[in-house]
Amino acid sequence: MLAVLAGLTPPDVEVVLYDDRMEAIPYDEQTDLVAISVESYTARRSYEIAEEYRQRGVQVILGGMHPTLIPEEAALHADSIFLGDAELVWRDVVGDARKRKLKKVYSGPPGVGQVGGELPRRDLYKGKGYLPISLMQYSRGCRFTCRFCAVSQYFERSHYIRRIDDVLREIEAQDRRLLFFVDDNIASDRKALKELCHALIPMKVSWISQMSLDITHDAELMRLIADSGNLGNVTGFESITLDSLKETKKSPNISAFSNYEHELKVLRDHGMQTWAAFTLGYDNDTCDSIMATLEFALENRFTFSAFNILMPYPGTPFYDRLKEEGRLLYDGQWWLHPEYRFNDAAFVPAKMTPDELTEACHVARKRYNSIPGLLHRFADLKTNMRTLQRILLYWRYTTIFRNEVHRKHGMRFGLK
Ligand code: B12
Ligand code: SF4
Repeated sequence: MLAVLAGLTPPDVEVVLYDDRMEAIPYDEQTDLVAISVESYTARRSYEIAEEYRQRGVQVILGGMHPTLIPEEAALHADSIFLGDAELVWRDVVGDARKRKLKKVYSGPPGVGQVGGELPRRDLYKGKGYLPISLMQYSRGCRFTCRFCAVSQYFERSHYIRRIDDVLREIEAQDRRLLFFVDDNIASDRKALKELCHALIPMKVSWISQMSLDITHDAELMRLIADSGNLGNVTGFESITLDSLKETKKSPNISAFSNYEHELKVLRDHGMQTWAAFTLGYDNDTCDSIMATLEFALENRFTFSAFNILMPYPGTPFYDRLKEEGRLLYDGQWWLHPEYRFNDAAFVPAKMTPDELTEACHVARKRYNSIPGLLHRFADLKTNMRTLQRILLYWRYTTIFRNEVHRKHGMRFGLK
């Protein structure tokens, strides 16, 4: 994201990027404006960083998903906040910052992705130790309305598509052949996805993205996706129980639900390395149902799986419901609470305690990523062992995710 912002910045402005996860921030280095992208998970730490700069008299602007969904909170920690997407308004911000006259609030329409065709400044990522994969974006938002999803709120249930020529130009301008389209749901508009796949075929790239499961019901498009170099996708299964899918309004999984039999067969037949994302803690969930989810994931040898606890993200219908029912923990602000730790349940589940939910998900992650789990999942000739490229992808990323299970669990959100 920050490379996009840098690409939009007038060329006479010097831009440097510091990634708090990878390096120490040199707070005393001279600078005129600090721009921080804030998600709920990073809000607490972002506010600490903002405070450091503001104490030194540096102007700070906060933007991104979290400030857009709860601007009143973010406004307490910055000189200015930015709501929505930056493309159409960022130059005004830079102009005002030059005069030290930032407005309190800027707002840009969500979804207007890189309209001017400016390329992201990928050079800023060099030497930061990031994985060798190029992040791209073709579309933003999603037409579905899953109750826990912040994206659905941010983009107001709409899906926006970037001009295909700009996307192709961006692919050509970078040197990697492995691309990650960070689209929220690249399958939200099938016609647009078809256009992209046709354009990608002659480029001979390999790509992954995020796609909703309903795509498996479009045989022609599935073939095209595979032919265009797709290796696999992050896909929200969320739950193996129809009641829970209904509870969260996961419509792409609900229509024609038959325990995912059709969907799984289609994914495997196309050799896709699926990253199955589960959200756990629905009203019907118990420790047993979470273990059944783990078994389902192992049985289907998903390349990766995420056993995420359902998180009440501010601004979502899921958050509002829990608030109304008095089930939110951590004063309803887990992202700010000094006691909250990464991967802890932040609400009271219906059929277990919060600690049981936290623990069951942690156990699922550990077992899935244990050595026997890794070897079992690997042994699939149709997906993970299909080609040398897929074998390498499996082992490279699976070891990273395995380490993360232990490294991230219980992590705190700020230093103070
Ligand atoms: C790619 C991605 C990832 C990648 C990150 C890769 C990378 N190194 O960047 C990976 C897979 C690693 C990842 C991980 C996680 N992610 Co993630 N991710 C995304 C995704 C799909 C796209 C983000 C993106 O790059 N968009 C493209 C850029 C160009 O757009 P943008 O960030 O929206 O920025 C635009 C505007 O918001 C604005 N803007 C943004 N920041 C700022 C700042 C300023 C100053 C200004 C002026 C403007 C501005 O301008 C930009 C250009 O228009 C988003 C969904 C989304 N739409 O945001 C989820 C999303 C951000 N992730 C989310 C989550 C929960 C996670 C995880 C916590 C999941 C987990 N349980 O482990 C982890 C950990 C995140 C962490 N911070 O540690 C949630 C966050 C919800 C929330 N309320 O904060 C999101 C929104 C997904 C969702 N459906 O809810 N993620
Ligand atoms: S399908 Fe995915 S991106 Fe779309 S609303 Fe549901 S969770 Fe969000």
